[in-house]
Amino acid sequence: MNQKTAAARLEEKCKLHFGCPLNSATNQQAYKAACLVVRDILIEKNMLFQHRNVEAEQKQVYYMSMEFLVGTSLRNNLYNLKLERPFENALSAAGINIHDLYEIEPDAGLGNGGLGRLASCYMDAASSLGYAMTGFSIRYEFGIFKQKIIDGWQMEFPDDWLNMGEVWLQARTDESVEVRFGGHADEYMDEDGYHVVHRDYTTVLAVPYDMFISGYDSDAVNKLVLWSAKSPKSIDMGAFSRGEYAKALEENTRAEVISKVLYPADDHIDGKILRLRQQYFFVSASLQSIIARHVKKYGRLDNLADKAAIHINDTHPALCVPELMRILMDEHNFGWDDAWQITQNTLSYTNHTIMSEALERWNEGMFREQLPRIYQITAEINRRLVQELQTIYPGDVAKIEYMAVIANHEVRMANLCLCACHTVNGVSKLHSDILTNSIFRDYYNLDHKKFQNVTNGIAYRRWLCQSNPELCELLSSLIGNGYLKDARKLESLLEYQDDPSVLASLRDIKLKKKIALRDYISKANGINIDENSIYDIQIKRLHEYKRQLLNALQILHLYRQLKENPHLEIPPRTFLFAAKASSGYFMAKQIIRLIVAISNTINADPAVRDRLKVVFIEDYKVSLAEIIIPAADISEQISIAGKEASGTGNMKLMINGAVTIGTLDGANVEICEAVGRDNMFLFGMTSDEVEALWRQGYSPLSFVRANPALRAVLDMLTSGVLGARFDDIANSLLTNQYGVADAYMTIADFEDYVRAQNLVSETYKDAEKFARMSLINIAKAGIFSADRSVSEYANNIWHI
Ligand code: 26W
Repeated sequence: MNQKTAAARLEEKCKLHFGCPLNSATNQQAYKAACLVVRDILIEKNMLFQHRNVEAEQKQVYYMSMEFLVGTSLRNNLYNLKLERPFENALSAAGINIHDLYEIEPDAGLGNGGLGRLASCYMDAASSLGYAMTGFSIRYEFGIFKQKIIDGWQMEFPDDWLNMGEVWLQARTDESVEVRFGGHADEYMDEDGYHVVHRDYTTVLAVPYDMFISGYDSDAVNKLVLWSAKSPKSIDMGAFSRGEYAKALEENTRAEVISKVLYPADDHIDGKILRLRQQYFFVSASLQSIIARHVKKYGRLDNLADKAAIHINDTHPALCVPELMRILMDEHNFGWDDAWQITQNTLSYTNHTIMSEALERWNEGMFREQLPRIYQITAEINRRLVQELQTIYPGDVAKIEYMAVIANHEVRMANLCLCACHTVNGVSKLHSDILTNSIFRDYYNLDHKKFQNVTNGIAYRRWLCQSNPELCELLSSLIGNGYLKDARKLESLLEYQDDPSVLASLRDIKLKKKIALRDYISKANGINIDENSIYDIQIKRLHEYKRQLLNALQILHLYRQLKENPHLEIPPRTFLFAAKASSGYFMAKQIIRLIVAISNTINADPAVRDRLKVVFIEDYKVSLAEIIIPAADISEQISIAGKEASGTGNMKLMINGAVTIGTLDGANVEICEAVGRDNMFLFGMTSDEVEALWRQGYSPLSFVRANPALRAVLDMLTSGVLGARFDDIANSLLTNQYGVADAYMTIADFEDYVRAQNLVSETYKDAEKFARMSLINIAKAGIFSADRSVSEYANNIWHI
């Protein structure tokens, strides 16, 4: 397609959909027309790709995830299809600026954070590499909430993304499937053997919507299938006639609420019925469609595992286990043992968190009531598991209970995945080690071959090439274009680490991106920041273990130092935060309030003007990350060691030339291996040291007593000097009121963090040295490509 054909297609869409020529279309109309033209191309490519795969009896991967944080699609698809220029020119000829259209597109924010974005990065990589992968999730009517900070407090507003985002979806109403909830599962025997009938259930219709996922310079276009819930009954006319309007719509509402909104929590399970219903809804619909497709093609199911790999992204889709068993046994007459074999050989599971409060567990009674047949199967899985464990560990009641799927009136989804999946993996070397040494140790001892590591990776063509074209232009001029398909080729950049003109160009580009972010912040926050200051950036979900609080305390310390010693020679610094807190997470919201208060106090203080600024940027999301990341000098990755499974923001920042200040946690360990200790700012306890300090008995107060500067900072939390008091935060650090004081050891790591921050300031004074560190980070980021991760999954787990 060239500019001329692009123009003709745009013109045609505009006429057919809006009854006007392109040059008199509104930007909204032009945006929709552009999306529809691109979607047509993707549909066509997808049909060809699917056809080829079917002919070749290609094994398919099905990636099951409650979350896909897609972000925006127009620019991504044009980039992948190499159609940016033709579209830009065709639109421009009609008086339309393509960048204005990009701004109209809302993020498809169908996820909370790392796990959801990872799923999207993997879809992108699979398409780029030509793997046949279908994603399955829910078409949430409202994605992750929009965040506004009002009087320092996070407020949540609905994210009505479909209004402008629905153009990407293609409804396949004809292929709707039924999902059954509630009722009773009755078992009986007759001459043919054992049977089950599910009676008195309520049906919800699952309507599939396809979103097409392109790959870079690739023939492959895959699909993300998003299920929408619909009531099979329209309206209760009887109730309506009696004037009972709410009642007339009751069943409708109950069904359709399932796909209404994404759960905005990634910190704890709250065991809500609706979330369980969401999970079963999308798992059952997806498996029914996978199985129907397989049977249609092969006419049998005993070969399912040879032709399909079904991947469970964290435990949220763990109901795949009993649901696949149900379909095989109840609908296709397999016996238990054969069904179990097929199930095990087909399913694999990735764990993304070791936070025990985020490991999903369901109340047994509720589970049974909502999903009676699924409960029966799960209970039978548990019965057989416990029986087997009793022969292996006779009398070891504690171990068997720990490993059981159902215990203490709870159904535990991680154990369900551990016993049923052929492969289980963590998402960084350290995380995978922690899984096998601690929380999943017993399962590891039972069958260590099951466990693997696949270190996370990112869709770097989005995070580097699309969001930082200026940097890519420089890279291409130096090392050619090979890195666009093979990220490891970035390593050739190392040749230029001592080339002053290259280092100067890198600094120029960084400055340009810093100016762009400065302008965004000035518009969005009304705060003016200095592009010549160090941009020190912490962007991620707000969680105590990620320790935004440690950063905040360190800023207060720096502020005090600058006030006490106005001649202190440090480069000016701008600390930037962006983070959403789970709506019910009180302490996380308090930490946001603290950061905002620090920002207000410091930015208004003439004593530190031009030397120190703090900004909390509202409404963190994929498209905002794309603006922030290229502008970062320093990447804050400061979680307590052992708790961040991997982190992926660390990789996005690194590949854009930011230098990491961080602990040896998650993938930071591998970043450190790649760049060397000299090219990042390491600090803090290792995960072993954290463990040791816990065992020994951790007392934050003893650290505070030994550090008067820290004492002074903590006093600022409660004295009111920040314009408000933060007693809850101070208490969480210092008193034992909830069982532990300072559960994330912020106090213990404070001193070493301050040391590392001082080193950042010192190092930055040598502009060339800092630019060299930045270059080395870019050059060594190639292993963190999602292409590498997805190839590992494909070779070692999915066997495609
Ligand atoms: C309460 C339900 C719940 C529990 C956990 C919702 C979501 C979660 C996720 C597992 C949280 C998450 O996003 N984990 C992140 O996954 C990334 C991709 O592997 C990792 O890079 C992050 O370290 C990890 O926190």
